[in-house]
Amino acid sequence: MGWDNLYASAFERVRANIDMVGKVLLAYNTNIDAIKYLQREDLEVRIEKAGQEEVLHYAEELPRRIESVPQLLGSILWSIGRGKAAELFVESCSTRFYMKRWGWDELRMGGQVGIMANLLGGVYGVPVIAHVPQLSRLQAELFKEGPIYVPKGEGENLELVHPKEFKADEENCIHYIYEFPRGFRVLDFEAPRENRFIGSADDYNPNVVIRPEFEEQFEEIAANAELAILSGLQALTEENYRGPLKTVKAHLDILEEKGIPVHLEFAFTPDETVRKAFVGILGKFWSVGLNEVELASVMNVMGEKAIAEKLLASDPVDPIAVTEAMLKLAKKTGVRRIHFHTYGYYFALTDYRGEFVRDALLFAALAAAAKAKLGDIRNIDDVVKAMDVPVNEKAEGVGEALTKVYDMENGIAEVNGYQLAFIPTKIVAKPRSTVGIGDTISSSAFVGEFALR
Ligand code: 8BR
Ligand code: 8BR
Ligand code: GLC
Repeated sequence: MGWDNLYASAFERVRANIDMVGKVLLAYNTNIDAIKYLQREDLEVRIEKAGQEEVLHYAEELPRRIESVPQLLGSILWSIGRGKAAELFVESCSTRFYMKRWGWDELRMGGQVGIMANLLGGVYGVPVIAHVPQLSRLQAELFKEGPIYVPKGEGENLELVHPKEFKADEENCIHYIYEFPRGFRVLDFEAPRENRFIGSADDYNPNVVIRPEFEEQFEEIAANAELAILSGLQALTEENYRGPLKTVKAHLDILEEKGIPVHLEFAFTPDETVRKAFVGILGKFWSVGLNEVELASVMNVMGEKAIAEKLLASDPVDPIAVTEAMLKLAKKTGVRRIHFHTYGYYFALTDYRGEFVRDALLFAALAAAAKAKLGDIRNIDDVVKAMDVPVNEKAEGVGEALTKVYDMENGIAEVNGYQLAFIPTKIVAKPRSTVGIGDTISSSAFVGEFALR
């Protein structure tokens, strides 16, 4: 069977079964994304005013956090020049004010939890319970209608309400997203691919501030959950990670006791101490989702420098190197499922077997293409609108290598006691925006797998 047929049949089966999935608990990061599509002249004038020399200094090397306007503009150039994503905490109030006055073109739901809540609850109709560190009126308005809940009250009065019914006047946590298309030019910089730089003007999510309800009544909140997805731990540092990590471990223990499979969405974690700590608790998760840069960064803290280098050496990423890296990670930590995604293909390495693992990846790739094409997926039928996006031809060589080395057939192989599932993805040539595609992929694949069981 060709990939197009596999895509079509996977979509139909997930759509028919998605209402079988029970409540999904989502924690911890939800915020407001203020998206600005960069304009060349505007940016050049701003760089000139802020002092080009200083700005260019930060375009060479990212600061650890943003404390001034030249740092902000330099970091944006850093991203443009490399076509790479980066996200930094914005500490200074005057820079936050500068960003606010610079403005935005669009306000969207942000944070892994917010994006997944709207997709799973608002689009797929799968009930979700979300952790929202601060529920301002604006934040509440960005939630779609549907079975999306936040806990409210305490003790016997603990109830689950839609975020719009929460009616608290908490702070706005705003992340300014500076997006640029492939080929975007400014000064001597030219973007090799579309991407974004994120400045987080937010004191809650970057520090993983956990709501008191989730500290004190987690057991009750998680009582009826069937699955869980954790995310938002990426901005922690050596200085502040201990407290949040302790709470996360306590939550994992409770989820484990209840037999709830938990997925970790592993976003890029610049701090090596924190990254090491995550590898240390990975065995408590059923599943982890990451891209090539994140997998390489994990290999680095595991002391596997050679394989880390291989992962970043070619495009598309060498699938044999990825498989070796996933095997090392699975063996070291005991995590049962590793979902790898890169521009062009996905893998799932699992310690269990079945075509449903691959089919969930296909469903996720269709959702990702729909998200790239439309910007927002309004209903599950929007997903099928991506069927006409062609399957990435670069992945052909990847498929051939897998057939040769692992005897892969129809995207499935047996490798060192694990099942390896592979799919070539559909790539939208001119995506509307790049934020949130990774979250769409990981949550669709994880939940899709349980729909198909
Ligand atoms: P290098 O291989 O150039 O070190 O890039 C590593 C990856 O980390 C890149 O994909 C870059 O986008 C990402 N990255 C870096 Br560096 N700092 C980051 C940050 N503070 N937030 C998010 N991603 C970051
Ligand atoms: P990360 O931000 O976690 O890397 O996730 C982004 C993922 O989105 C990539 O791995 C890639 O699979 C997918 N993606 C990107 Br980026 N651009 C896409 C596009 N134009 N069409 C479909 N998928 C895309
Ligand atoms: C990070 C950012 C958030 C963005 C999300 C998209 O969580 O902080 O602003 O919406 O990534 O994946």
